[in-house]
Amino acid sequence: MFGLNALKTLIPAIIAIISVASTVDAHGYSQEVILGTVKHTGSLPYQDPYMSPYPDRIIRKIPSNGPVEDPSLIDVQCNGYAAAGWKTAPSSIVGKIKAGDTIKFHWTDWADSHKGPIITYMARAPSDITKWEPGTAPVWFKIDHSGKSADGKWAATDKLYETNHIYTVRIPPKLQAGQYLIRHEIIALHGAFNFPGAQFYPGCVQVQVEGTGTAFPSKSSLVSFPGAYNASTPGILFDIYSDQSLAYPIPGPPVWTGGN
Ligand SMILES: *[C@@H]1O[C@H](CO)[C@@H](O)[C@H](O)[C@H]1NC(C)=O
Ligand SMILES: [Cu+2]
Repeated sequence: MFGLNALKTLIPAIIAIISVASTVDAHGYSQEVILGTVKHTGSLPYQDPYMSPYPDRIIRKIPSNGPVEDPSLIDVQCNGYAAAGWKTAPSSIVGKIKAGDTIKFHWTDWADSHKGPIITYMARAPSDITKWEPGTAPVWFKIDHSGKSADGKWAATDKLYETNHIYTVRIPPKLQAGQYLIRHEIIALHGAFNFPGAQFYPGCVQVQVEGTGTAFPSKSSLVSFPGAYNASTPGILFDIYSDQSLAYPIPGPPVWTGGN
């Protein structure tokens, strides 16, 4: 049988297998988005495809509650399942929000095994957002992120439970007006002790930001999806089981503060 050391090295894998097996139905997505005080239904992968016509949402459509597991695929941008030929697409409606107002993402139930960060990016559409797909162009900047607090609480589980699955982000108050995609994601780390192993749960909201601000990040600081995350990005390969006191480096660029 196994020696004790061999068994020890297997523990993370065993825990991950158990977590995956017990939470098959407990992945998730943003089921609702609240712009200021206005509620918008999210992309509902288990209802929308059965409606005729397919409903317009301000969130681009997603294939399921499952994760994107390869950050080099276009799927990591706004969700999708390219391996099965399923692509997301621009939607025909756009939400309105004032710079400085909050956007709230209301997640479905989220498994405690799926610990990880919650991260939000924006990208300014150069033309009509209802037709725009960024591809691999570097257009994204980070407006918010939350990982593991000093007392060991994870954003995607402990913190999200405290707010009834609602995560709140503020649109930078001085951000210049225009049409933007807001890319909001949870990264689940239960399998992230290997690469690939981290699971990405992204979604993209189409908004018109209103305001009189003029701030915008420098061109050289913008990142791409796919592109921003790979095996050597801190926080993508990370063992959440080995040392609970270890600080967690949130992946991606620093939060852009110039619009505050
Ligand atoms: C991996 O991502 C990092 C940013 O996290 C980037 O600096 C690096 O160039 C990327 N490596 C490859 C091989 O793309
Ligand atoms: Cu899951």
